[in-house]
Amino acid sequence: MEREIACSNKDEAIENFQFTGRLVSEEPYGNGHINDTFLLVFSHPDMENHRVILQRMNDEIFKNPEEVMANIQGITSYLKKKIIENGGNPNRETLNIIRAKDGKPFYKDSFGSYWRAYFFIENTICFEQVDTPQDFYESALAFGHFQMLLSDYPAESLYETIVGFHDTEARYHTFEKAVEADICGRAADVQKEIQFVRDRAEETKALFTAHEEGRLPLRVTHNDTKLNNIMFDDVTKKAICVIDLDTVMPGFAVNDFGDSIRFGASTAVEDEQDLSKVQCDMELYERYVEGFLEGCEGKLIPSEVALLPMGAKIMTFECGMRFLTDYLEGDHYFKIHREGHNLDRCRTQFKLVQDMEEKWDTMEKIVKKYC
Ligand code: ADP
Ligand code: GN1
Ligand code: MG
Repeated sequence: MEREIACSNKDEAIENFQFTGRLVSEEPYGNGHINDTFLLVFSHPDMENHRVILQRMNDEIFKNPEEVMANIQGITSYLKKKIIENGGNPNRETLNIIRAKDGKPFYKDSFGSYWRAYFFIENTICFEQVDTPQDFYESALAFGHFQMLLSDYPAESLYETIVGFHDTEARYHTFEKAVEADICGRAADVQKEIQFVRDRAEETKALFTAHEEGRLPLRVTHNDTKLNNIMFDDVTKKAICVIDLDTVMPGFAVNDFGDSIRFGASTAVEDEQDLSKVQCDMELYERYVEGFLEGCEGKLIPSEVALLPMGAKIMTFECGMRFLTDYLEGDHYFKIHREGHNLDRCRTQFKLVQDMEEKWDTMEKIVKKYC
């Protein structure tokens, strides 16, 4: 089920980065849904074996990989300066790009595929599911802090790497087109899920309306704040580095909050097939509210804080709708590893949305407690 990567040349890419030493192993790595990630190990007579992350960028999704890398270069250099000013370790607390031999932050192979490389962040772990509430709190602090570090970043210098990435209403229209086209003949079997989306069509406008009314400012945000986009120190268990910077763009803070909740506050993994296991855990939610607001250091405005529950619900709904759209369109966007994988993912998200609707008062009360 893995998307073919035949139209690219990994060996050519490896040859063309400024790597040191002899390549001793390479293997596919991680659980990202978008890029093709590899772990490479190099040996060198004068140093210990060292590891790097090599990624083939997904240029069907990121139409302009050079702009993505220009953003990442700008952001990581800026973060490095801030981390040093704050007495941190810039080698561990931000991604560090390894340049290609021609000095560029990417390599374009002879098939036209784009590759990039980062130093592997050693002595870290990455979670697919929350282990303890404390870990989740740590991730909240880090994502909040990440946003605050970038609060003075020149937003106008950032390219919009995916147009309308979290424009939920536009995504709803795309969804309706997919239902109408029904190119795989799958719509008849997912009527319940289609209706679930349609019943909430009006809500897809909620955040943009709040923005137009001045209640929700645009900020530089990460836009893909799931738990496996953050690295934890394996000894201290502190969340030390925010990764996967492809979608750092102007956006809404409540979406960064919300995406973390939909993934990390769930009692099950994103593709769980037994929906009885899927709920939005209010203890985890509360820890995240606490950590995120603390990490944001009081910079969010009150009307924005009040929209945190809505961010959680909309991001979960949007993500479920995106999985369903991809299922209807033949699974061309998110990597799948089994038949119906995107439908399973969609169902967990909708189960979470429903659960949030039932727990709405509690979700709002928790937010008020930390204002
Ligand atoms: P995707 O966009 O496909 O999600 P990511 O950039 O998030 O790709 O990378 C996929 C996974 O690879 C991450 O979840 C993480 O486990 C691992 N990873 C990525 N970059 C690094 C790095 N610099 N050091 C250690 N692990 C990394
Ligand atoms: C993708 O890249 P990754 O796997 O961290 C997706 C997110 C979705 C997420 C769902 C660029 O994130 O928007 O919320 O899958 N990233 C992109 O798990 O579309
Ligand atoms: Mg990722």
